[in-house]
Amino acid sequence: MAVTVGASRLGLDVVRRLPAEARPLIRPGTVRAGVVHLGLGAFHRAHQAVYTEQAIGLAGGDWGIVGVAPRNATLVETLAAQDNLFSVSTLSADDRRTRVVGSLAGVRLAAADPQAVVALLADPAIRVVTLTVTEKAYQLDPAAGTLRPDADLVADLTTDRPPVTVPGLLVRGLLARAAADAGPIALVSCDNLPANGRRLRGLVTQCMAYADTPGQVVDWVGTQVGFPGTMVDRIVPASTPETLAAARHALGVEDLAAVAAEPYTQWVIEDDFPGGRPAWDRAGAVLCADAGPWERLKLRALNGVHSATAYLGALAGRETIADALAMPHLGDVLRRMIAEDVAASFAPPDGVDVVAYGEQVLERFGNPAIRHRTLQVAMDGSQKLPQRVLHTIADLRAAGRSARWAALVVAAWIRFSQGSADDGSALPLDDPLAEVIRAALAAAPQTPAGAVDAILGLDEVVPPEVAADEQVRADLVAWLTDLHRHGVLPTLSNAV
Ligand code: CS2
Repeated sequence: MAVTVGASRLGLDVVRRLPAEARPLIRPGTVRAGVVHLGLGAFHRAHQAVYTEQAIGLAGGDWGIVGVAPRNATLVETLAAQDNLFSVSTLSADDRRTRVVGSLAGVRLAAADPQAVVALLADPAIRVVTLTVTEKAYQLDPAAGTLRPDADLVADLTTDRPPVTVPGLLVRGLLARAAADAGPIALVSCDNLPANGRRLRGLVTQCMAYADTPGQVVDWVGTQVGFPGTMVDRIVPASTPETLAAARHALGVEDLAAVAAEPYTQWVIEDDFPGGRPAWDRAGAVLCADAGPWERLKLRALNGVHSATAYLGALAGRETIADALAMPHLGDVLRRMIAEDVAASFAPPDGVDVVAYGEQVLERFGNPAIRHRTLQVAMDGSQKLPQRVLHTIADLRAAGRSARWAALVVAAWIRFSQGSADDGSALPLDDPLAEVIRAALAAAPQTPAGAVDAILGLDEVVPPEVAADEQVRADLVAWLTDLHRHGVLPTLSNAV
């Protein structure tokens, strides 16, 4: 074990000095790039980058990843200073393993050099583009699927200035690729959205129409570009100073791009890669024809339950998901939500028992070594709740069933959006629709029913059949009244 704590920095020159079990699986810096990844956050580093490294290690291939951060200059500088190396610590209650990952072949900052990203997308060596850019980057109406471009995307699609948005970069990159006839490629959404492959195809197609893209380019995209859907899963909180200190302890050198994650990891991918792909299946990913049932399972039974835990926990002053889950009766409430609402709302993948899957999810959320902040999961509720909870409600109600437990999640989100916790302390509303939500709540009567009607009236968030459902409205008003009158803990104990 190296002992030069704090003295040196992770990089190619120190790889030989790392503890044997912490060294990369492949020789870093020797694999040529075949993948571009957009969105260099903690999740990508602990998920796709790890699968890709294992795939290259087991099956070879020029599948190094060029990691593109849209805006995070510090991260790009940090990784560049470390020769694109970073470590992943896998944490459970009684075990901690740290290993350096060697699959990043380069890093780029899109905001500083968008043309370099466009050029990469047009490079014949690049045959796969993966994306983790969060829900809000897909500028589509969640219900209608029509384009809802912000001013930046409009400018990307209608002027010659270098693109600044992710869809703008993709469309400009595909134009350049078609012009260069650089060969087929797959664009792979790894974001937590239903039918994410179809959604990305819809986004690209509608952006091309908006930009008056020439017919031959549209035809080229139609035949040369794959949009496989995927379900990705691993709990990877934002890194903290403790994450970096633990990595330094394990590695004996500083790693300022270290991430920590749970042991569990899953990736289900539709096999639609016209230009080939890394042997991700050799690394444990499941390749299939339709990832849809897996996406629904994960969005409803994991992410929906995560959001429930986050809003209720934040209101009750709990800092992490594991702390929140330890609140009396929350586990019972979530179990009933999973068994009575989530499991009844959709057909799971063959052979999967939703209740057993939910038990495993609760066990994962309880991992005490993963300090996942409730406020992190609570972010961007307007972008997350449709696929995590509102679709569950819509499907249950269409089948004539109660959606009472799922309604509790929405009520907790409304209470969270009102901006204060049970003890009166302020809660931040970090959401692209924060202004719209605040204005709607401020204009409504200051009663639970007023707040519920204000939120049900947000047609960019709530599906029309849910907004018009009197039973759903009554459930929401009842939950929100309880949350206001008694707070989270009594509401939970009265509920079960
Ligand atoms: C979480 C997800 O932040 C959130 O909203 O629900 O990031 C979750 O941790 C991952 O989807 C797990 O795979």
